[in-house]
Order: sequence, then structure tokens, then C-alpha cells
Amino acid sequence: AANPILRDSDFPALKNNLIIRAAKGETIERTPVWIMRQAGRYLPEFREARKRNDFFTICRNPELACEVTLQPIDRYAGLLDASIIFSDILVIPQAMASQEVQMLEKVGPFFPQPLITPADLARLTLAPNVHETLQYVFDAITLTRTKLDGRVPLIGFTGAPWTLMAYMIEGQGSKTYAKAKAWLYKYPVASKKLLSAITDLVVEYLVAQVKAGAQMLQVFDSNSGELGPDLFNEFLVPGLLQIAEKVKSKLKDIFLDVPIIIFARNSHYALETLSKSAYNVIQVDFTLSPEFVHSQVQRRKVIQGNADPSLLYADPENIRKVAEKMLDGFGTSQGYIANLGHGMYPDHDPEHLKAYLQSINENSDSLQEK
Ligand code: 1CP
Repeated sequence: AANPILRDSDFPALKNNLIIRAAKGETIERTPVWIMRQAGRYLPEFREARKRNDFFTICRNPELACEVTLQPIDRYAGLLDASIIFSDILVIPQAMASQEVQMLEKVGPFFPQPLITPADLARLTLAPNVHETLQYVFDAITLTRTKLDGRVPLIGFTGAPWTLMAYMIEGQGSKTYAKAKAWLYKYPVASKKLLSAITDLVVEYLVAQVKAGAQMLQVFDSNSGELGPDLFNEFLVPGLLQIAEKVKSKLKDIFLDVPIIIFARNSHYALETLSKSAYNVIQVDFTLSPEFVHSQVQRRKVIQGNADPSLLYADPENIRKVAEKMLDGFGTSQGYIANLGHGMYPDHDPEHLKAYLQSINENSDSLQEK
């Protein structure tokens, strides 16, 4: 049976809706900020929770997922403007393969039986029932939005089709993604079949997250930068555009509407196309200057990003200077959400992240006057 549709009236009233208004392009009183991987191993309280439970146990247990989602919100109270549900992009391949993805120390996610040739697609369930396979994510979202008590909105997320396909073929992260890219050149028909199955599943997965309480969504195409413009346009663009269009249209049918963020990492060639899509916000990585981003996006979309995560190794004084420059480039009272250009690293100092968040908060006052 389908889940009930939960609406604003089923949850505590939202006290800080800055990021939602910013994502819709409204003029706001200061720049909102959240951080990719804001829950994670750089936090001692997360490492403590991980000593007791393995990674996917936390993902599958709504109480534990809720607990770690709230850790950065509690620690940086008043400094973060959004939470993101604790999970991983690899839950989708898990749902399609009904095969364990392991989380290995120093390696990250690992598939013991990766796809090798198109014949291996027969091993997959191309259209699993999202409620049978991923109900734990929806339960975690409902519980977390309740426990947030309206402090900040809750973001739901997914991996994008190509990024997920790449993990399913490589079996783990890769420097070149040569095996997965070889599929695009050698088996274009099978590749499109797999990408299209993942696209349909991702659409259902995102819609179900919103029905469960997610107030914003982000699509992570972390590996799109490996492709170059031709492969990107042929294999990725159709699915990426469809995800935003179909999710919006399915939500509209049930009188729901949430902003959607797209992150095509390291893909300068993606910006113009994405700026004409149904996404609301484009997350940009740290290789892109504000000038270049503006030249491609032309303020058709809200921008999110993009300081180099390695900036957080600098001393707080330096962090402040770089944050100021970033805000000068991107930041106005309209069209911008601050973040990093990629996620937190495990050896980051939580106090340095605090300095980054504070400088964004302090600086947006003076930006108001520009
Ligand atoms: O606060 C948050 O953002 C937590 C939720 C979250 C998200 C949004 C996690 C928890 N993972 C993700 C997304 C994710 N996972 C992406 C997209 C964003 C990005 O580009 O970083 C990707 C590529 C993954 C895959 C993944 N999961 C990797 C990368 C491996 C590689 O070599 O490519 C790793 C190391 C993980 C594990 C993971 N996921 C999340 C955490 C906290 C961790 C650390 C693992 C642990 O605690 O043992």
C-alpha cells in the first residue's frame, strides 16, 4: 500500500524558512547556509554513534538516522539553515540489487558483485517497489522532521542515474571511472536501459520522500565531471531533466511543491543546460568562479556553493577572508545559498566549520547594503 501523504499541518510549524524562500528566488534578509556531509565523521558525536553501529545500520534505523541528522543542527544551533537526512546515495543500487553494499574503512562503499557486462542486468530488479525496499528512509524523514520541531527545513536526496550506474559497475569509487565509461562507449543501448530504469526509480524515491515530509530535495551527480560535454549531453541530460520535471509534476498533482537542487560536480559544461531546466537551485563545485557561473546561468537559477572544503584546514582568519570573497562574488540578498563546493572531510575541525558558518552569517548583513 502507498504511504499517506504528510503535509505541513502534520508537522511542527517551520520557524526558519529562509532557505526555502531563497531557493524560490525570493529576496531574503540574509544568506542561508548548510553544508554537504554536515553529519559525518568529522564530528566526535558521529564517530561515537558509529562505534556502536555500522554505517548502513544507522541508515536503516529511523531513530539512529534521526539522531545523527540532528547532531550538526544541535551543535551549530542558529548557524545552519537546513538539515539533510542521514542516508547514502548507494541505497538505490541496494534496492535494485537486493545485495549488500558494504562500507569499508578507508575505501568507502563497496559492491562485492559489480555489473561486468549487460548480461548482468538480468541480476537486477530494475523496478523495485520503493516502499518495500526503502521504507526506512521515509520513516527516518517523518521522524526527523517531527524532531526538528520546525528549527530548519529537512532536505531529502538521491544519487543521479549516472553516478549510481558508475558505482554499480566499478564496485567502488574510482579515479577514472574507466569501466563505467567503457559501458557508455561499448554498450550504449544497455547503458541507456540502466540509466532510464534508475531515473524512474529516482523519481518515485524523491516523490515518496516529499510525501514523508522532505521540504527540499538534492540530486547528487558526483561523477558527472568524468564525462565531457558529448557523453554528458547524450547520456545524462535526458534523465536529469526528466527527474526535475516528473517529480514536480507528480507533486503538483497532490498539491505539494518543493525546491529541487541539482549538483553536477566538476561539470562546467552542464551549467547552461541546467540553468534552463526545472531545477530551482544549481549547486556548484569549487573549480568554478562566480564570474563563470554567472556567465552560464545568467541568474536564471539560484546558485548554491562553493568554497573548497580544504579551506577549512586554514586558520579562522583566512577562512573568513575567503568566505567574504565568495559572498562578494555570489552573494546578494537574492539568488544564493552558501555551502561548500563538496562535502566535509573526516579530518576537518568542527571549530573551523563554525568559523565558516559564522563568517557567512556576519557578512550577509553588509551584503544587504550592496
Ligand atoms: O550530512 C550529510 O550530508 C550526510 C548524508 C550523506 C550524503 C548526502 C552521506 C553520508 N552520503 C551522502 C551522499 C553521497 N554518498 C555522495 C554524494 C555527495 C558527494 O559527492 O560526496 C556520494 C558520492 C556518496 C558515496 C559515498 N558514501 C562515499 C564516496 C566514495 C567514493 O570513493 O566515491 C563515501 C566515503 C560514503 C560513505 C558515507 N556516506 C555518508 C557518510 C557520513 C559516510 C562516511 C562513512 C562512515 O561513516 O563510515
